[in-house]
Amino acid sequence: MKNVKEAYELAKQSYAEYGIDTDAVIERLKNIRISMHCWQGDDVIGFENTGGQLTGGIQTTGNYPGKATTLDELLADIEKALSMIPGKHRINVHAIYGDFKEPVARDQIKPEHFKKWVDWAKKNGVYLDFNPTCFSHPMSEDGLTISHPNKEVRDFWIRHVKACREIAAYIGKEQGSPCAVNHWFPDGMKDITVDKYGPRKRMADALDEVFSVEYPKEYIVDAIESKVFGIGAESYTVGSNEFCVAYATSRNKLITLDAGHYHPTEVISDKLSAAFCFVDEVLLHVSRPVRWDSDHVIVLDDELKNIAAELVRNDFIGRTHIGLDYFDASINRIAAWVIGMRNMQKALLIAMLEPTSDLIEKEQSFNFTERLAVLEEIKTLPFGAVWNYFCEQCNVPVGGEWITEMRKYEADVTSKR
Ligand code: RNT
Ligand code: ZN
Repeated sequence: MKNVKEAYELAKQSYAEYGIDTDAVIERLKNIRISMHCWQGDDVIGFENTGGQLTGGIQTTGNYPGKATTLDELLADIEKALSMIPGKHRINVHAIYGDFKEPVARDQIKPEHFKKWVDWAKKNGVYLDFNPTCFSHPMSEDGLTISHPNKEVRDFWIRHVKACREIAAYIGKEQGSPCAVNHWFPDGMKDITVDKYGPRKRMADALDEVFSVEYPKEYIVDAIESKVFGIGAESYTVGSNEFCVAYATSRNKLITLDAGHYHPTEVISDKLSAAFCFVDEVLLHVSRPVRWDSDHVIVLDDELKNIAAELVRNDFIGRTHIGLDYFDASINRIAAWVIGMRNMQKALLIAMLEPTSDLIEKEQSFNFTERLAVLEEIKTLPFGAVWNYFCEQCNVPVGGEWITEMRKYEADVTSKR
């Protein structure tokens, strides 16, 4: 793209009028790692090679050709995506994405199954995060996992989650950055549920059992993700918001906020400042619910900008594990990653270009007229020029240039699968 620097110099002056140093903002943005979810690359299928279908109340729709079917393909696709995203990042791995030479039971997975990921991550300068996979499995068919009334089923999943934490501790130790483990359980019921206390009590006990194994916090941090409902579990969710928030705060764990896991008028941007009064760190699953937990690719909409604004205004960035969680199988999957990651970064950039202290001053003197006036004026400042310059500085495609690259990779690689 032409005139990137010239446009940037003009933009720099516009922001300077509001007291914003765009050079400093760019340096800050370069250092924010976002955890990119590996499961967008193959529609949450993984490499157990059991022909498994996605279950657990989550769904992918679409049949866009070229999805990754082996770990090598997935790693190549992730590398391609990362080459079009500015900055250095993290990759969020699910337990079903191991380097399995032969079928391995979920409760038998080991660090060695993730050595290839660790070696790859080191080579590419990225860090890894991890997730137990408590869905898409015969033992989860009743819709209950670690809260199941049958002890054998419960114990199977407890062993799986323990195995996952051992793997995460190995990853964290190897990479020198804590591996964030997100705990999400699909447990719930389709219809009117009579005993709502029993499963919750069993889930709390199972989690206590899981966390009785302690690891240094330099290796792993654990987060608990709640949900309001899932497909096939419309009436009752064991890991509800109250359950997970109470569990996490009482056990010194992180809270995971997924943008698609609340009632439709609730937004996670408004939950951050509440959560941070009581927990040290938060994990985000930035997603886009369209009418339900549909996991659409995130776009640069008001809620994404509000999430970023809350993180930046309150200086929560250092205490937040920003992760993405969506899975669209109807479009090019590499594009889905790139669009979402770049949007998350754009939202952070917009937030960092805000004259926050000036706005707070107006707010605290009850000057609501000027607070609103400035908030509206800054919306049309040339943030795009700063974004383009940032991309250029990071040696990644500027503007829509990445689309051509993505299409070339599609023609050369993914369309031939
Ligand atoms: C499901 C949760 C969960 C999953 C991933 C794949 O509703 O959001 O985080 O999307 O674990
Ligand atoms: Zn999620």
